Amino acid sequence: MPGRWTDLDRPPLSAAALNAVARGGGLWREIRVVEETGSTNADVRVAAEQGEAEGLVVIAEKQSGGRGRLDRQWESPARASVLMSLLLRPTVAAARLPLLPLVTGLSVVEAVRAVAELPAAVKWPNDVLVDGRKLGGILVERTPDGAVVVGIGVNVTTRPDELPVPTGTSIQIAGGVPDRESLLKEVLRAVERRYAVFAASGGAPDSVLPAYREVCDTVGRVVDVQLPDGASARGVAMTVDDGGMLVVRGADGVERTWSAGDVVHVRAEG
Ligand code: BT5
Repeated sequence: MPGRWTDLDRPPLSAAALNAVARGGGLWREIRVVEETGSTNADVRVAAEQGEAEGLVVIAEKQSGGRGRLDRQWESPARASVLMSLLLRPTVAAARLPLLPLVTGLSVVEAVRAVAELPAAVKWPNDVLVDGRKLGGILVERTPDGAVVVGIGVNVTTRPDELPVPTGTSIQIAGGVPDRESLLKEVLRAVERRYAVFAASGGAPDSVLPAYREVCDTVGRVVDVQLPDGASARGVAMTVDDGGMLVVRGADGVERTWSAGDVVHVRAEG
């Protein structure tokens, strides 16, 4: 039987140490660490539907059915990454909720920069990139009663042969500081800080967008926006507007705004 310490490069998380973040009386009330689950987003959604209050955090050492957007998968070996979901119950107007994925992306980038000491950036809306490769992904889902489940995956000690796609990277591969527990705590603190400012302002664009634009690597690039139906549109990313949408100017000079879609960075403009 493999023991708790089978891979010394991948120590298990300590729920006790992580719960230090929840003891300050702030946003995070309870941090649950589970050895294995299907998807932490699914677990937090179930809790939300059962009436769980804001501030639950579920962290998994391994997921057997980790989810990305549009029914895609998120894959990671056990104990190699940050895999967690947060339960929020924002009271801001529904029109402001599309800014929450941006609040999260900004927070994760700030935490990766601080703890892993890597020059992380966001690809709109909220992929976390290092050296143009995907270090982390975020999946924000709403429940029918208005709760929001924020799922965050960040590759920490994942090796090249363990990445499901050649366009991915991990903190270890990129030469950063691969400390999963410190990163988890800092992501939680960063989301708490950023979400507090966002919520207190009633979800005002100015509470997140100036800082988001600073860390967003998409603006100024030639991009392909790919839609779920297979269509795609190429143009120059002009800005992220106050609604959190990406404004792209096509070859015809017309500017179009996108609220969703996969963006491929083609090259820097100019
Ligand atoms: C995302 O989706 O990037 C959101 C991923 C969110 C994962 C977290 S983990 C904790 C929580 N619980 C869950 O069940 N989910 C959340 P998307 O933009 O659709 O990207 C998915 C695509 O990224 C896949 O189709 C692969 O191409 C690629 N991919 C999968 N695993 C990856 C990994 N570990 N690193 C880099 N790329 C990956």
